Amino acid sequence: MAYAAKDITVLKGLEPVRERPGMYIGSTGLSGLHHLVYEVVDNAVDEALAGHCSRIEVVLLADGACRVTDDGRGIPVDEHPDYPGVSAAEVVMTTLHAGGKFGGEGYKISGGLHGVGVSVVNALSRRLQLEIHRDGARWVQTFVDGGVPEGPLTRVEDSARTGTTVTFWPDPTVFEEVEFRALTLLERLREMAFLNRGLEIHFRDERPAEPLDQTYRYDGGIVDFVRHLNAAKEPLFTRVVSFEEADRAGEVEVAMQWNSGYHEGLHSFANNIATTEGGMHEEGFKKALTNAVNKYARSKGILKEKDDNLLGEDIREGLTAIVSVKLRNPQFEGQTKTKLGNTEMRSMVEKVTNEKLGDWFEEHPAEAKQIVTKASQAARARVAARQARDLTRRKSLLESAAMPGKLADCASRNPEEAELFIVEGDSAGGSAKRARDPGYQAILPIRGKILNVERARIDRTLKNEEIQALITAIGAGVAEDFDADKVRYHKIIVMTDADVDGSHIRTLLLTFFYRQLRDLVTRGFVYIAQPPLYRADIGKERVYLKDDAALRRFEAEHEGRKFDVSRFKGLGEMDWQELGETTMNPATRTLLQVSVEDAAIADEIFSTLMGDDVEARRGFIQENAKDVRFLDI
Ligand code: 0RA
Repeated sequence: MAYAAKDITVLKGLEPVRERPGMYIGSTGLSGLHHLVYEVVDNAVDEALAGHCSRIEVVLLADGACRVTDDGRGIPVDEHPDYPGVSAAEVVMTTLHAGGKFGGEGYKISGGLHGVGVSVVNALSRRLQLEIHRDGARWVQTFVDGGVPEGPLTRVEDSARTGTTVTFWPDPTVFEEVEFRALTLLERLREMAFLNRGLEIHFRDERPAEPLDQTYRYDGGIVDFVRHLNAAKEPLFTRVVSFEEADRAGEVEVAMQWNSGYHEGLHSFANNIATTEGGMHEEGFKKALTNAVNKYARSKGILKEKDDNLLGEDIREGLTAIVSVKLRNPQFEGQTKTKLGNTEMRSMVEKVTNEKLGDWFEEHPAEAKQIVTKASQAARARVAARQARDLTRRKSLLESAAMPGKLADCASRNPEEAELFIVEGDSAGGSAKRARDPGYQAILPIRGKILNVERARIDRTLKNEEIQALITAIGAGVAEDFDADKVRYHKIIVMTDADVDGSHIRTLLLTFFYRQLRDLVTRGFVYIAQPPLYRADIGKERVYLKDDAALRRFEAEHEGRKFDVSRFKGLGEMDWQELGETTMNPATRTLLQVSVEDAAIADEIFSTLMGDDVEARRGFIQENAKDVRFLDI
């Protein structure tokens, strides 16, 4: 009866939890159920972190309860200052967020997903028994129906030890199911043991179906964690890199070891909670790791000046690492509230990693070298993989857009570096294919004769097979649909013979570009190759001469000496090495970029030569027959 009035207060205090359990424990499914256990364990771990607890025992009882025992200080049993006649322990068990009021500012370090406190467990249990050893005695109190005390906290007998035992029976009207899964709990308890060096966590399942007894204790802490994660793998070297630092902002611990695999296994934690969405501590770690490895590699000359920096992903390939921070007021953000938002942790982790890892590399040069070597291999593999991917992409592009069969495409899909040579004639096409760099030079052989024979009008050119192949290869549409941003090569190089047929086809191509793909010209994507007209052999020396003027200059300069001059009648007369060296290789060739004016002139010439106005054509030919300028734009 003495409890009647207070019952109301208590129920009010925990009412929100009963109303919306999901808000406090995530869900009312299995995960929420297990969360109850973690919540009590977290409180015990906090005692351990404060240096007052070394052993935690979790027992699943045969009647469906879970019992968590610790050897911490015990929940305070004296009267609570704000609640006359009520023990502090009862307030802790029946009020939301009561934990912080006791052990001073930010008492709670370890914390479940929502950092809620043990009163939530009480609120969601049909029965909870509290036993406290403190102040020289053993104290007990029982709560029923979601936190209603059956009576006050009672002193039972003398006791010399300290600690807390919470036994709770989850409320079946709250949870979808109330049967704990031993393996799920074990997994988390082991993680807790790894993350809290030296802490002993004992687990026992007393339910008849699955008797189990397991003790976790890792004196190596997260170093043992890393060894455990790498146990089935092949470590690059036996040492585990580890360092830690503590200051006012909090505590940082890092442990890592590389294995011969390719998986990146970076696990970060904040206050013992897995931060699967990462956050500031992870950012700081990654940045410093990348920096420290590159810095070391450069200082030792393993990375040369010309070499690119190793990327973070290269360095983290095959890395198993634990980054664990503990801090006063963790800000959990993100979709699942598993992303640490505290910016001070970024700088703290970055600073300590830069310093300590740098030192570690200096002290362990053999291992450091292995790390850099592995990362360099990863970088090379990354580039190769990308090229392979690009090739297949290019291939599927070829298939989907049905690239012309005659096109010998290049591997690169970067238009800025890709070049397309439009080559007249099949034999020249063959030499060009041999001479090219298939990485970025594509060859499209076309037969000019067809065009000549057809005397095609420009609108009819679109029906021409060669022109269609060209449009497809360029890949940016035609006429109104033409989109210069889609052009697959930013150098489209017309490579034709230096004869009449050659200039006809060049004229036609330039006219076609000018009329149907004008932006190709205005953007400066069209070029004319400059194959030499002559070859001069003088002694052991061989000189290629662009045109008649170059030949005259050469003859003047070598007057009185004996030399052989031969004229190339067409591209096909050069062997492929000659073609490559003189006309295709960027280091030795000269290209003529086609301006809009050039193209307009070509258009004019074309119109006159191919147009319907027979009189004009005759006049034009008579006038310009000897004027090579027009044929040789
Ligand atoms: C409030 C204040 C103090 C400890 C605890 C609660 C506490 C809670 C639980 C829950 C399970 N085991 C626990 N152990 C301790 C601080 C006590 C002090 O300052 O002496």
